[in-house]
Amino acid sequence: MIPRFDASEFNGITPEMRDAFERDGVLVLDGLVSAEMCALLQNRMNEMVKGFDAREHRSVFSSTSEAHAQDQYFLESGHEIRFFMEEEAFGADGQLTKPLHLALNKVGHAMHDLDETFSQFARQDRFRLICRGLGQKKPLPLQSMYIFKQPHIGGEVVCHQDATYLRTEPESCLGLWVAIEDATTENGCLWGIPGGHKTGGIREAFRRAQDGDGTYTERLDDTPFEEDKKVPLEAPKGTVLVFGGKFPHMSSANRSDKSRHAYTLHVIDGSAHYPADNWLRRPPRLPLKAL
Ligand SMILES: O=C(O)CCC(=O)C(=O)O
Repeated sequence: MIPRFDASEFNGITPEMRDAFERDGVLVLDGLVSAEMCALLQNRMNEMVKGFDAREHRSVFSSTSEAHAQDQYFLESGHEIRFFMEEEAFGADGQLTKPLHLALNKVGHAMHDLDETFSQFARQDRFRLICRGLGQKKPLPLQSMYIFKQPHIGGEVVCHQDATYLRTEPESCLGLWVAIEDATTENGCLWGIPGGHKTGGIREAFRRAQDGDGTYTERLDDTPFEEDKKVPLEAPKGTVLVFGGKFPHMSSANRSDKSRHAYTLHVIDGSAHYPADNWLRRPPRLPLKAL
């Protein structure tokens, strides 16, 4: 059983929280974010979606096909706010079968630096306390995503480790995954493998090609993920799940009629080396800013 901590009065990582994180690879902090804040983020995202012209960009995000990874729109998204569609949102004629707000898979990856509401949320003291309390010397938010997990068509996210996509030497990535709506086994909550961060190494490295124009995935370790040991990480609205970069996690497709909105912030340690072949490259005009 993964322990849950009441974090409504959170003011720092306790020894019990740290022990749980080190043992399981994930920390469950209930009530860390207020319902009002979840509503504020959801409203702000609604406004951003209304301002997006879906006729201009048709980038699909899928963790199973990864066609997006060769696409300029995706490659530049580390320093922009970009909109990615659900694979199943299109009909045979290539047209959207749903209104845009029910067709998006996610928005990413620099809202925490480019949008006032998301920036204020991401740069809160509690997140800094979490990152420092779990060992980061200089927490540096690298990417953030608003994930919709739409009713009926919300796509599966296959088992992965965040350190595949956000690589530092030594490994230092922390994922802060915030439930903006209740996440249950019915609407595609996250699942994770407790202790899976200690079994095998980082399985794959997702790298930017040398010419900068594409990406490729390199296999590093063939140890299979022990998916038979996965457990659901159900998260009521306001819960924050904190993952280490090696923690194997996934989510299944959402076939229910309820959405499952989440906001996720990935933070690296600025004292670690950030290799130049990471997919996410910031131009000098938008350097990463400490938390
Ligand atoms: O929200 C999901 O379904 C997947 C999110 C995820 O894997 C991540 O934030 O690393």
